[in-house]
Amino acid sequence: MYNGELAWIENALDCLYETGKMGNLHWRATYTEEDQKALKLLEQWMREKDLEVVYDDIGNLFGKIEGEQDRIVLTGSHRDTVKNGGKYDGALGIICAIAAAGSLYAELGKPKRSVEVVAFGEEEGSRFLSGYLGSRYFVGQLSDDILQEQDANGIKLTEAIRQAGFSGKGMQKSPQMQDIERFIELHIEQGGVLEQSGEQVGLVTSIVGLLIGKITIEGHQNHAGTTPMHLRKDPVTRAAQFITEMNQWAMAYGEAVTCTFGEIQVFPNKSNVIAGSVSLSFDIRSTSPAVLQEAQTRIKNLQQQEDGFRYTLEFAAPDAPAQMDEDGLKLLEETAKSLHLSYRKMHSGAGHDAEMLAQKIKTNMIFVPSVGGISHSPLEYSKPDDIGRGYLLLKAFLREIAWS
Ligand code: HGY
Ligand code: MN
Ligand code: MN
Repeated sequence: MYNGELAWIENALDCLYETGKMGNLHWRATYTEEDQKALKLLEQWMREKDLEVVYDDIGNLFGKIEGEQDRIVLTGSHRDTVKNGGKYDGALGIICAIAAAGSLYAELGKPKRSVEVVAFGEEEGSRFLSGYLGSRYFVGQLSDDILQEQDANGIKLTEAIRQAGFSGKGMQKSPQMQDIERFIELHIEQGGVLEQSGEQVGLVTSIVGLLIGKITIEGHQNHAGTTPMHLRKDPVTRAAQFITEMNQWAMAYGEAVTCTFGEIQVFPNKSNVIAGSVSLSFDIRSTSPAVLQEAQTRIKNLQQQEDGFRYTLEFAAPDAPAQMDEDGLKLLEETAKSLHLSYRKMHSGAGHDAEMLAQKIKTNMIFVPSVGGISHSPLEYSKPDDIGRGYLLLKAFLREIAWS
């Protein structure tokens, strides 16, 4: 049985990855053609395993198995990817959840508690500024401001939702929070801790908080050759200075903070023109709300400076650090021991849908090792044996909380 399930998982990972191929680039953003192809595949797999397919009003996909009680055990992850991303981030958690729920249903019949496998949309925020949109909506935190956010082509989130055939805000078809027993998400670690330490699975204790957004710096566009250095208002050099300052600030905190400026756009982006403006993304993470607050203050202080530049700031919806459920962690530990799996309790430096859900529901995560600690890259890879061990733990955990 097990080997068949693992082969199914490996094949499903390949098929799902195909849906995100755009020429020689890979990107499955939400409410796109690539997303529609993925949803069709996920629906097909859910139906093949006798899960009832339901969408909520913003296009989160659910595969349901009715239980004897109306309590619900939720499992799954996000279906979208970063631009030029890998095969496992998000996809692995959905595919393993479909495989585990489907095989337990086939083996044991109707569960005590209902089981729902979820494929959340737009966790990465690769198309809209604020990420975790599907899980944010699920916990009732998709604000009107976020719905007005626009993608790079000026399409508002509300429009994108409707263009994809969903109604947008309104009566949620997804289950009400109080009906949910707990959420469990299997995910790749996306770092190198498990690979270096040699433990087979990670049991997540906490998830980092994030401060994400965009800064636009406007200077004076001018001629690269005739404008003396001391007369310039060059936003590129100002941006470089700020990036260096923030990196030094983050380095002083050591492991407790990460600070990334991953997206930089220069306008008009020509070699013989002193730029008119620079827009740069910021992605600052810490488990300490105080540190995130300090970073926010540093960014906001930019607008207090009388330095001849004009600063525009955009902050994505805040994502507070999240604690995983203690009882669920204990059960994962006992289950890992019963399966003779070596495990490590660990913090997640990556954000996850679990971070949103943990605000309202008892939530836990299982990590499987990432080879070379690489993720958000086409080089992302997890070994089938490692996936198999994570899958067995997820399946045993689901059996314990939903079928017994
Ligand atoms: O950025 C993150 O940590 C997550 O993959 N969205
Ligand atoms: Mn990711
Ligand atoms: Mn992810």
